[in-house]
Parts: sequence; structure tokens; C-alpha cells
Amino acid sequence: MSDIISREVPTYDARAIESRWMKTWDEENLFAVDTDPAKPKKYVLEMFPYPSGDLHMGHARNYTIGDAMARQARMRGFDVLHPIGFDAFGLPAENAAIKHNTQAAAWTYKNMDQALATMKRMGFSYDLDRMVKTCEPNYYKWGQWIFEKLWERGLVYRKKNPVNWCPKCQTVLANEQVTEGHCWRCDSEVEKRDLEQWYIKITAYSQELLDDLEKLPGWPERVKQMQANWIGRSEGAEVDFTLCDAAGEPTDTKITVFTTRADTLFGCSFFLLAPEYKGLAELVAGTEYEAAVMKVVEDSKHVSAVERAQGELEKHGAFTGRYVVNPINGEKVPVWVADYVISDYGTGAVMAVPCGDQRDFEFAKKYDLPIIPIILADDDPLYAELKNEQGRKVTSVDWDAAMVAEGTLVQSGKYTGMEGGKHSAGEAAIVADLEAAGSGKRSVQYRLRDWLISRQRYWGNPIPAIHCPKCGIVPVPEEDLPVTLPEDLNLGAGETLAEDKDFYECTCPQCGGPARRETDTMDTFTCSSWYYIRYTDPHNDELPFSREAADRWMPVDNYIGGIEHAILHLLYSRFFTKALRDMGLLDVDEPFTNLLCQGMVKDENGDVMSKSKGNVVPPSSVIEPYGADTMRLTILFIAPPEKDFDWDTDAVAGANRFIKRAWRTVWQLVETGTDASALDKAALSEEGLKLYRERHRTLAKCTEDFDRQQFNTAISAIMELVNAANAYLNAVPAGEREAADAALVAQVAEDIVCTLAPICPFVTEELWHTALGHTESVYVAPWPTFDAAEAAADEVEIAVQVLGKVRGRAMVPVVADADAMRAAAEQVAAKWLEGKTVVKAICVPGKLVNLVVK
Ligand code: ANZ
Ligand code: ZN
Repeated sequence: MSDIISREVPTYDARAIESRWMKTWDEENLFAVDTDPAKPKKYVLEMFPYPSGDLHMGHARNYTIGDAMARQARMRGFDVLHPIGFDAFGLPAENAAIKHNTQAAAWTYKNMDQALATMKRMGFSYDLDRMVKTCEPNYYKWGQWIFEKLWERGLVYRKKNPVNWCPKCQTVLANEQVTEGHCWRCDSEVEKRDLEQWYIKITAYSQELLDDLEKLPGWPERVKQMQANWIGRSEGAEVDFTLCDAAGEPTDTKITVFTTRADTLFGCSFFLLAPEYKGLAELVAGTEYEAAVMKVVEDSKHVSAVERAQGELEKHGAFTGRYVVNPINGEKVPVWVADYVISDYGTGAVMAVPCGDQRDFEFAKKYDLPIIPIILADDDPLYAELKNEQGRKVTSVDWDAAMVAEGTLVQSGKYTGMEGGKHSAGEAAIVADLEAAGSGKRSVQYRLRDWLISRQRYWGNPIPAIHCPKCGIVPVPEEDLPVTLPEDLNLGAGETLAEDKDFYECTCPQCGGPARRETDTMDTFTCSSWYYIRYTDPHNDELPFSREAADRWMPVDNYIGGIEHAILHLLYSRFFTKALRDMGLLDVDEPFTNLLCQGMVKDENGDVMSKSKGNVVPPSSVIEPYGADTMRLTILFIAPPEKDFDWDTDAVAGANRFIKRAWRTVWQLVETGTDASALDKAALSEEGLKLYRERHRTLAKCTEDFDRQQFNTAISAIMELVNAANAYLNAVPAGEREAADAALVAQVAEDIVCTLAPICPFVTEELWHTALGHTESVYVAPWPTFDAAEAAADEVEIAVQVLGKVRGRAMVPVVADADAMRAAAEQVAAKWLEGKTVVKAICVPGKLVNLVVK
């Protein structure tokens, strides 16, 4: 042992090692994809960042996970694509430019440069030749091109509609960008405004977006659930009610409702219209009801549709003075306006059934409207009384809440006694009869709305359209793309695109007359909906990407990003992929095969890190004193990637200690090692055999854990291998090593370096070259091979007893049967057996043999 300690191990100098390799990798362009079609491909991708400043801990975690995956895949023989870019358009850049009176581009480029420097500092293996920055014309040109292709296919349109308006951001927002009535970006309360806007028809793909979630077994269940809920498929029926005139006489006008519960038609005691319902104002114009109804209409403008639909707010409504006729029983019910009915779901009109719907129940209570029990559970006290009742015996109840969703229909004419509920027999029977009578039909509704993509902001991709007084709205001809965003707007002075004559003055491509260029830009989510395909062919100037490149690399095999993108970005990307496929540009149905949503990094007290709380731990606070390898190891070892974790400075120190230990161990192993290829299992010493088995066991575990993306336990396996190596070093002095052992030890040194390489690329690169003498990068080294079966010992030691007393120990093959065990035991115990006969041998495999003698 003494000579090991006396051996001089070089000091681990993270700073020197990391700056040297960072430079070398950069010079050698080590991470460029070498596209080898003979190898299987693997496309590993982290969601690209918005360049708002330097990278934070969440980014560091995201990219470290992806980088470990990409590097390991490369070592395992895959042709790996691992690119990065920037989601470079967006409001923060514009706001910063306004505030500091500079250009949005300048701010954005400065931040991108800083983030890139940190990425290099972290050792991320990105192919930087494939970088995509969405604010560059060679990228956004193709976004405009795709927009026009969507337009050609009828997937783009303009519509005047009440839209979400953020007063602070001064722009409209998509439904997806409104969280509980507030702007997703600045948290201001969102208002409704009637504006003509550009839409992308994502709803054309509602059903496919829902169905294809089944093609994604590699996605977290909860993300798929969130998408399914957002798409919100609902099966039900449309039922036509007849509107009565002011005198109460039926007219020819029908008002249709969407209901999932046609079985409850007999319980409809009033009828509701959304405040935005077209024609509502005319219904009440000049009547005594007008003022109250219009007040509800006005007040509802201040509450977002999302909140209104959630049904948690107090409900407001007013009687319109009108009635409609229920088609199932000819009954007249009063028409009210109610703010919890939203205009853009179903038909914007509702048949209210307070007995079955909690919202209607609350409304009925508040405005004293009848609650007619028509569906009852068998154990309901009313059930016995109404069980066979087809008419109207009870028309008001003093319940605290609406009824159970399922039960038996009562007071429901000929349907009384049938099962009620969603998709029930009663519902089917009623819908069939309505259909036969021409007053209803089956209907499927989706919550998903078309994607509002126009923004009245500057720093985004210009919508390539021209407004011509003669020809209407015409697309910018393909040869004129891109519509270039001016970079010299005086934002600080409040100048907008809509005021920039140089930008908007143009001629109509159809008639050549003077025209005005569209000055809205696209939602930046359009830019992030296809960047991952551009990476496959980033320099293409004929097309957004070639079919060949897309076919080689798509879909992304491993996509890693935050759960906050569970709906917006992932849904839009899935839609773009399907639309591009239908244009013949692509041959995949889904863009991302496996999705990993990494957990959050919280502060030491478990609070979310935020600038305003002042509890942010910047990656530099670890990188500077300890190095990037320690940062990476900490992040991967502290928790499985999908779990949240609390920042822990002890964990940083622990990670750094392990790197030093691995460093020392590798140097000590190679000091005594020889050529690893001389490894001969049969010639290993007893200690050597132990290390041999540990090697196979830990490599099997480590590899399997990498496959499951459980980097924390993969690292534990590497630690165990390091421990086994140290146990060996301590037991066998360097000078006393057989050739076979020396070869094994050399092999183990390589294994430690290779398995640790995807996690700690700098220190392993240094060891690979200096301690192990390689000339190529460890990045291109093959992943260690192993045989899990070799982890099992082939012999075991058993105790040998004579009449219950231990007399010795014997080595027997693990697979030895009772006869073989007995023979081995008799040999060891020969001395105690002299002159006696063994009458019986009690064998416990792997443990002992007890010889019974006479
Ligand atoms: C009568 C009824 C009785 C209803 C009952 C429910 C329970 P999902 O499942 O989410 O699709 N509804 C329809 N359009 C609406 C709108 N624009 N705003 C607010 N509510 C609306 O919800 C469908 C149900 O929501 C429909 O079925 C309708 O109320 C209501 F015991 O009709 B139901
Ligand atoms: Zn024209």
C-alpha cells in the first residue's frame, strides 16, 4: 500500500483543465455532426431558450440532462444530432429596447452571446454550425413561407372576434396564453376587445391531435392528459329550441344548444344565452328588460372567458322577456342571459337543467327559478315517490346541490324509468327521437379554439400579407420573401411598425397599385413550432428543410424541457408537424418520440428561485469555484431528472469530492496497469476476481440506468466501481500484481473514465489523454462493453460442519449439487472423519454442509 500513496498523483485543477479542453473542442469543432448513415440515428434536443439574459439553473439542468444523453448515445455508436439555437423574437427584447432606447436586435444578440459562452463553459456538445436564431431572416423567411403554405391550404384566415387583449403588453393573446384571466407573460388582467385578427386553423386537426396522443408512449402521462383536456372533446347532441315572439307565440327562429345531457331535457326549466350571443341586443331592444340584460353584457367584458367557464365566480344574469319552446315536451321556458355561458363553446346557448348541472343549480337558486327533479339515485328519498311518475308532480326541491350525474329518469314522459347520465340509454333514446323529429342531432364539440397568431408588436416575424384597396388581402409573392423586419425603428421614441412608412408602403403584387403592408407580426410560438426541423438542414436556402434531411433525423428521439410547455409549445409543434406532413414536406406524424419534463430547481428552503425573491443561485456560483464538471455532476446526482430538487451546497461539495476521488483512483490504477487487452479471467487473483465481477455488475447497472435516464443511480453505479477499484488497490500492493490483474486494473481505469465522460466531460477528457494516453477525444470513445452474467460469482465458500461443529470451509461451484458439496466437505473434514462413517450429509446450497457420522 505504501508505494501507492507515495506515487505522485497530479493535482486536479478544474480551472486549468476546463479552459484547456473548452478551447481545444472549439478549435477542433469536435461536436459537429458527422452524419454517418450506416449508424442508427439519435436526435437529442433540449427546448431552445429565450435569450433573456444569462442561463439560470433551470437551463443548466435542462441542457446537462440533454448533453449527458447525447454524449452517451454517441459513445454507444449512434449518429447523434444535438443542436441548439435561440427563440430570439419576443416582447422582453422590445420592452428592454424601449426602456434603454436601443435596438431589440442589439439586446437579443448580446444575451445570446452571453448564453452561448456559458453553454461552452458548461461543455455542452452542441453542433454550433446548425444554430438557429429565429430573429434571422434566413430562418424567419421560412416561417413566412410556411405561413403562406398554410394559407394556401385554407389553414389561415382573418376574423373579427372578441379577443384577449393585454393592456400592458399592448397586444392580443391566444387563449393558451391566458392563465386564470391573466397574461402569461406580465400577469396583467386580460380584457376582451373586438378586433380583426389572423388565425391558424389548428382545430382542423383537433381529432388527430387527440388520437395521436396514443402514439406517444414515451411522453409523461400528465402531459398527455393536459393536452387531451385542452383539446377537450365532448360528445353530445345539438337540440333546437323554438324562439317565441314578444307576445309569446312560437316563431320560425330556432336557437340551438349543445348538450352532453339530452337525457335531462325534461328538467330544463330555463334557457340561457351568452352575453356575446349574436342577436341578443335585438331581442331586448326597446323592452323593459333591455337595461338589465345590457348591464350583464357590459359587466361580463371584464371577466375572462376562462374564468367564466370555470364556474367558480358568482353568476350573474337577467331575464330577456322572451321564451323558447322545449322540443321534447312543447313546454315554454324563459330565456335569460347568463355570464357563465361562454360564446365560443358549443353554440353559445344552453338548456339549463338545475337538477343536473351545478352551475344551473346555483343560478336557479340565486334567481329563484324552478328546480325540477328528473334524475334520481335509487336511494334518494324522492325516488320511491317519483319512480313511475311521467308527469310533473314535484317542481321544486330544497337541495343544497345539483343531483348525481347518473341515476334513473323520472318525471320524463315515456322515458321515465330509463337509465340517465352521459352516454346513457335514456340519452340515446331521446337523441334518436329528436333526430327522427328533425329537432336535434348528434354532435361532437372541442374546447380547442383556432390559434390567434397576430400580434401588434414589432419584434416578431412579419406576417407576409399586403392589404390592397382593390384586391383585398394578398400574400407576398414567394420570390419577395422574406418580408424583412426593419432593425432601425426608434422604439425608444415609441415608434411602431404601423407607423413606419418605409415598411408598410408597398405596391400590390396583383394589380400594381399602391397598397399597405400588414404590420402585425406572428406570435413567437410560430417560430418555435418548427425550429427542430430546421436544425436538420439549417443552411437550406431553397426550402425550410429538405425532405432527405428531415427523413434522416425526424422525429426527435429525446426532447427535454419544462412542464410549462405541456400545452402551448408542444401542441403547436404537433400541429405544425402534421400540417407539414400533409404538405408532403415531412413523413412523420409526431415530432417528439420521447419527452422528458425536467423538474424544477428550487432554493435550499424549497422555494422557487426568482429574481424578485433574491434567492437565485446562478450556475456561475458553482462553476467559478468548482468547475463545470462539479456543476453537471451535482445536477445529475442530486435527483432523478423529472423530479424537483432543492439546491444543496453540501451536494456540490460532495460532487466535487467524488470527482477528486475518481481522479486519484484512475491515476493510481494506471500507475500499476498494463495493456487492458491482456485480461484473462482464469488467471486473476482472488481480489482481481472480485473487482472483475464488480466491473461487470456496475457497468450493467450504469448502462441500464442511462437507458432509463436515471442519471443519479447511473452515477451511484460508477461510484461503486470506484469503490471496488479502491478496495483492490488497498488489498493488493502495486509490486505484487499478476499480469492478468494489471490488465484488469487498466481496463477498470478506462471504464471509470468512459462512464463518467457524458456527465463530467472535462475531467474525463483530461484523464483520457494524460493518464490513459489516448490521442482521440473520449467523446468518440466507445462505451464499455460488459456481460451482466459475469457479475455472478462462479464459486462460493461454504462452511463444513461435522455433527454441527464447524471444522473448515470449502470452495464449491455455485451450481454444485448435493453430491458435489458432500464430496468437497468430506475432503476438508477428512481429519474428523477418520475411522467413522458418514451416514448423512445435510446440504444448504451456498451456505454449508453438515456431516452426520457414526
Ligand atoms: C344540459 C345539461 C344538463 C348539461 C346536465 C350538463 C349537465 P362539456 O362536458 O364540457 O362539453 N354548455 C354547453 N355550451 C356551453 C357554453 N357555451 N357555456 C357554458 N356551458 C355550456 O359541457 C357540456 C355542457 O356544458 C352542456 O351540457 C351544457 O350543459 C353546458 F345535467 O346541457 B349541459
Ligand atoms: Zn391590389
